[in-house]
Amino acid sequence: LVRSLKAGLIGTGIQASLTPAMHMAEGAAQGIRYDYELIDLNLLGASEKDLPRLLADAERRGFAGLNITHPCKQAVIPYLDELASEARQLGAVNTVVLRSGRRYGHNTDWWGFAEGFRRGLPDADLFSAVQLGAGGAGVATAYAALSLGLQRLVVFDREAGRAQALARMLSPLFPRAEVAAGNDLPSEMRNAAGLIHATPTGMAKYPGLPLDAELLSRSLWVAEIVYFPLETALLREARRRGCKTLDGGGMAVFQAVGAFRLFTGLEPDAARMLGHFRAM
Ligand code: SKM
Repeated sequence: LVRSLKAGLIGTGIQASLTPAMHMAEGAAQGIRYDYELIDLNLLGASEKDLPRLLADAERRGFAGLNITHPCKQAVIPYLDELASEARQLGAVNTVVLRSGRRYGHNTDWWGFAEGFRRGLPDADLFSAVQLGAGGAGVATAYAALSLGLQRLVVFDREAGRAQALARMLSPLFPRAEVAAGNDLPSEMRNAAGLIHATPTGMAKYPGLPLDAELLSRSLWVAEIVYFPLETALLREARRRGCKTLDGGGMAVFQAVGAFRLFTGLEPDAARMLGHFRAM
């Protein structure tokens, strides 16, 4: 008996996404006929306002679930029936399970970063870290780092208000940690054990380094979220200076590992999914 399953990704700028291939390859390896399609708002001439129709279409077509990416992770929430507690706390959903006419919102982004971090930087000192970027991805990485036990997180963003908002949102969720918006990056970098990079700098469209290379001291661990390219200028520079590093592949793969589990009810083979991702 070959099970068959449909899922998809709703968002903009998703044509180069590796998520469909990761899900379908893992499905095939588990003997499922798995069809994962891109529901690209740009190509459809659609926007967040079309979410009710897109969700209903997916249900009518028997989809097991949907991944949700930019710019819909917050906008989708009003159309869901239930939210997992982490998705509620983060105020962002990247995975919607469709079952028996009900819609369940989850967030596998933060777990994806946490799982990649646990595996890739197992001995990282979690005394303190600086995070660059307080956008959608930054909310997930900060939540993940604090969930892993980070004691002090100082967040920077080009829009200072976003860093402050993130600190205000996370402080009450992690009362034993200190979460703050920073204003003196050189001084915070001198006191930090690690750096989490959660801005788009380093992608082909936004080349370069997100901070002055001189701020990368060799004792620092550096965790990157950009995965295209996998080796960003930041990681190259950090490695050259002797830092321990984590590339963005872990978060990209483990968000899919989490979503695969939710959509199929099957346990994905994370090592196989990682291997497939690295081979693409
Ligand atoms: O949260 C993920 C989403 O599930 C898939 C994705 C992608 O394939 O571009 C990006 C992230 O937002």
